[in-house]
Amino acid sequence: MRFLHTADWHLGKLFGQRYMTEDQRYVLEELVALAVDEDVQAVVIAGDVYDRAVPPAEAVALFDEVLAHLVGKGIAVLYIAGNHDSAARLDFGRELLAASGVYLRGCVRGEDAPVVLEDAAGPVYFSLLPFATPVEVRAAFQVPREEPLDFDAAMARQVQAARAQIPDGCRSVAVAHAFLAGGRSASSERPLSVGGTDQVRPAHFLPYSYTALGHLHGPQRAGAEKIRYAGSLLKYSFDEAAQKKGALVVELAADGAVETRFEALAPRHDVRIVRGTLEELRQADFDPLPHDDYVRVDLLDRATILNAYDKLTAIYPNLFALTRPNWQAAQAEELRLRPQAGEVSELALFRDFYEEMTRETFSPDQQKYLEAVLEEMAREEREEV
Ligand SMILES: [Mn+2]
Repeated sequence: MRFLHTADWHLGKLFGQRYMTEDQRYVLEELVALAVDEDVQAVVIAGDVYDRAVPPAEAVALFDEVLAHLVGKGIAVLYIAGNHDSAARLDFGRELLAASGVYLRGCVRGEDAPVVLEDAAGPVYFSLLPFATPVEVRAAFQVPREEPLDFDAAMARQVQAARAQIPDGCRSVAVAHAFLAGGRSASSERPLSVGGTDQVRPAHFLPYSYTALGHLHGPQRAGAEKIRYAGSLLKYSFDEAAQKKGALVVELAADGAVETRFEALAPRHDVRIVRGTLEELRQADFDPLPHDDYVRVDLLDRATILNAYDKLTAIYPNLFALTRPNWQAAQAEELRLRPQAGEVSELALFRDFYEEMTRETFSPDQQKYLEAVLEEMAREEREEV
């Protein structure tokens, strides 16, 4: 059986004050095309379908559209709630949609039957394990109050109940949204728990032929080759700039052996970091990549550049973030070196402003004159008090 493993779509996501819906539509069209080209039997979405509990209407419409496309091609869709989704809202149509080959699990339930898909070699049992906090798992499985339950123990419960419904020796796939111990995280993932440990041991999933995970936004294996994160649909933070995004084509053999292949999907706009001085960035041949990408500029100038944001937006219309590592370092150095930081800073500010506006160097004579003016002003201020 061949299926597509994808996760963390975050439909309705805001990034750089912009809704990513059109970018998501663009890349999801590619994903549907990939599913058709690869002739997959199913598409598995391992949680965080939406970015928030109450997603924008456009995001819901987009998901509806994608489901219709896949079902129209005869492809089954399996999805679970992630920590960003509202489990109860995602459950909409749970029973009705199954008749169309769309299988979903929003809320965790104690008695959840596996989804069984068949190929020429027989059945494959899919355990859909929606994201659930230990409190929710305790309620669903009636775990006694005196029994401690952290994320790891809660996942053990979910897996144990799911395994009990899979006949011995059958091929099986787990779909879960969790932080597996040893995984590498990114800043666009919301922590699953505040304070306590949210990590889960990969060993729980070893009985499965394959485990399709969501939550971590970088594609990676988790403890074993057959336990994997597909990564997010798009780059949703600048610390993901170097990652490749896409989906995993999973090939499940008749004997349960599994092979995976990562297929990259090309976004409408890349998310990337550009480093250089303003002068360098203004040169036409400095950056050959599309300038309408979603960009963070690390501006390397040491001197103050006024209206840097506006100047850079003229070069990069989708400037999402700006850092000035050297400027901050220079400012910090100046403050550290000069004992009378307040006055000197005014002087430096004026000098930078002058040089920026006139494109001329501030002469020693001018500096002396300005010092005198500033001193005079300071004296007047003291006398006023
Ligand atoms: Mn996520």
